[in-house]
Amino acid sequence: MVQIRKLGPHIGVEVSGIDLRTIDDAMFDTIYKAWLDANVMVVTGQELTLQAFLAHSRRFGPVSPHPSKSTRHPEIPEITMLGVNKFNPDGSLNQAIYRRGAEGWHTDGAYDEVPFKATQLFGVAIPDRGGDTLFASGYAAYAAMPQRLKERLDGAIGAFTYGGRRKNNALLNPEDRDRPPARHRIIRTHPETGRKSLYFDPGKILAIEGFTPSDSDALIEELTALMIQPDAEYRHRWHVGDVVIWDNRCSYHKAAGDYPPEQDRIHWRTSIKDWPHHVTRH
Ligand SMILES: O=C(O)CCC(=O)C(=O)O
Ligand SMILES: [Fe+2]
Repeated sequence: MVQIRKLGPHIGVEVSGIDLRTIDDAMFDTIYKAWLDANVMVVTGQELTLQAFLAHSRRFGPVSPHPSKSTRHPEIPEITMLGVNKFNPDGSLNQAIYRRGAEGWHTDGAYDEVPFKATQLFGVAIPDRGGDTLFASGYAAYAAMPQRLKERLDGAIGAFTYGGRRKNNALLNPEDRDRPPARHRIIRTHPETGRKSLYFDPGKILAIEGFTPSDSDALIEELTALMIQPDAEYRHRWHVGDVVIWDNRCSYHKAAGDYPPEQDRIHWRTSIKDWPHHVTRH
C-alpha cells in the first residue's frame, strides 16, 4: 500500500510502499503531483538496475547526459556516477569528486539555456555517518524577498556559467570550459505550478544584467543571504535503495560533504530536462 507523507511544512515528501519498476500511469501521476507540491520527493526501498533507474527517470522528462563527461557511466552516458573513482592514482583524495555538490547551495544546470528541470539520485552505497543532502525551497526564498527587491529584480536576467565567478571547472574537460553564459530570469514563474520562485545560484551566477558591476555584486550578496529560509529546508539522511528527485526550477540543494572519505558513498544520477511545452526561455 502506498504511503505519502510530508517531510516538512514547505518542502519534502516521502513515498513508501511502491515499486517504481511496476507503478502504472495513475500511480505515477499521483507521485508526480506530490513531488510538484513538495519540490523534493524521497521514494524508499527501491531495487533498481541502471536501465530501470533510467526508465523511471524518463517518466519525468527527457534525460540528458551531464556535461561532466569523465563522470558519466561508460556505457550509459545519461547516468552520472557520483562518488566513483574518488582516489587519484597516487592514493590521494580527489577533492572535486569527494566534495562534488558540497561547495555551496546551488541549482543544477543553470549554465544551460534550458536548465535541468529535475535531478534524480539513487542511493547505491551510503557511509555509516555523514553524507546527507540538504534542500531548500525557492518559493520560500521569493516570499522572503523585501518588496523593493522584488520590484528591482522584476524581469531582471542573470548570466550563469558552470564555474561562475570562481571558475570552478575541475570536473569539465578542457574543451567544455569556455561556453558562453546562459541567461535566465532571476524571478521565475514555475511552468507547472504557476508559483513564483527565486531562480538563483551564487556559485554559477556571473552578473545580473542591467546593473553596474558593484550593484550586481551587492544584489548577488543580498540574494545569497536570503535564499535559504530555515523553515523551508529538508535534510536527507540516505539509505541504500532511496530514490530522491528534486525540482531545480524551485529549489536549491547541497551535499553535506562530511563523510569519512575511506567509506563508499555512491549514487547514480540522472539529469532531466523540461518537456518542450514547459520550457521557459529566459
Ligand atoms: O551528492 C549529493 O548529495 C548531491 C550532489 C549534487 O549536488 C548533485 O548531484 O547535483
Ligand atoms: Fe547539484
